[in-house]
Amino acid sequence: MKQALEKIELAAKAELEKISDSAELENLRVKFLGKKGELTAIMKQMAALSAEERPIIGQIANSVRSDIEAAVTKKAAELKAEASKRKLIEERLDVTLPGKAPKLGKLHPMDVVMHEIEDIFIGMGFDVVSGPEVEYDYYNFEALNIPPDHPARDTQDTFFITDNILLRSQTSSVQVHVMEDRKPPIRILSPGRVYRSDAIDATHSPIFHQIECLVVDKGITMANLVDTLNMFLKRLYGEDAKIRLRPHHFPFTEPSAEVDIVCFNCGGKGCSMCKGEGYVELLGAGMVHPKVLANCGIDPEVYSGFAFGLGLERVTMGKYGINDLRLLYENDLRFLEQF
Ligand code: 2U9
Repeated sequence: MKQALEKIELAAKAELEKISDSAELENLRVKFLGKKGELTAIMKQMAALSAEERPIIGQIANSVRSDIEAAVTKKAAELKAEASKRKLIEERLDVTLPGKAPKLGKLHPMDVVMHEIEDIFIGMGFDVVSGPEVEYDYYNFEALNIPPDHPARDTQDTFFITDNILLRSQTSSVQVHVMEDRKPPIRILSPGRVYRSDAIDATHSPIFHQIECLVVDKGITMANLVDTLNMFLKRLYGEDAKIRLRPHHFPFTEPSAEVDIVCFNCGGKGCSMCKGEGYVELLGAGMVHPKVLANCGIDPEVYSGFAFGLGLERVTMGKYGINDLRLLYENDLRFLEQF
């Protein structure tokens, strides 16, 4: 029996040598030390031994058990150390590798130009104001002296929501709200989205952006309008910017003018871009119609004002030489990343 025990110990140690993972180790533990294991099988035979032999063999059996147990424990520790070493190698991180730089967004060219224009006017003491894009007919048309039969009031041109409510077709509605709420002096800039029932092409879109300017105070004249336009456009386009005013008609201003700027392309000589004119149309302007002032509760006998409006798309296109309005809305990064 002693030999059998020694054989078990030798066999267990020999098998232990070959073990390479914890599952195999557990199988070995069960095989040699488990309830149905080889050692237990020998122990069960001890009842047949004489009273003298039993303690001797018992001692050997216990020593074999604790030797195997110690060897199994040692092996388990070795396997654990090996596994963690392997894991460290496999999961090694090279912290010196260059990182992946996140893609940074940037401002849309129209935002760049809008902020530039806002900064110029803020520098001249103007407030930047915004208002609702869904408006009453009154604020978009009636208060602005636009007669009921004016083509702009046609459902072909303006998006009506009800007979009385519409998507604003100009930001002038914001100025009406401001004039109702504030007393002169008023110096405001109202940038924002406007809506017109136009088909999309290289120069039209049903949604576009306007920036309107309004000044109301005592003694405001056409000279203030021209001076403000010159200051604004020289800051935006550089000192060479030169404008001319052509008489025009708008229902909300009297007198009214269309303002042209010397062609960006040919500098005034005449080219295909300005159709030989030397000038390109830039914005509309005029002295606020006395009826509009009165509609907003401002006495036209005491106060006067000027206003002008420009299309942000047109200004952005002129500034960057963009020839198709649709490029501004398509969100093509190859286009947008150039600005
Ligand atoms: C009030 C009174 C008058 C704003 C004005 C224009 C002329 C004009 C166009 C430019 C290109 C619109 O975007 S566009 O299509 N605007 O020609 N706008 S005077 O006049 C006002 C505004 C508010 C109370």
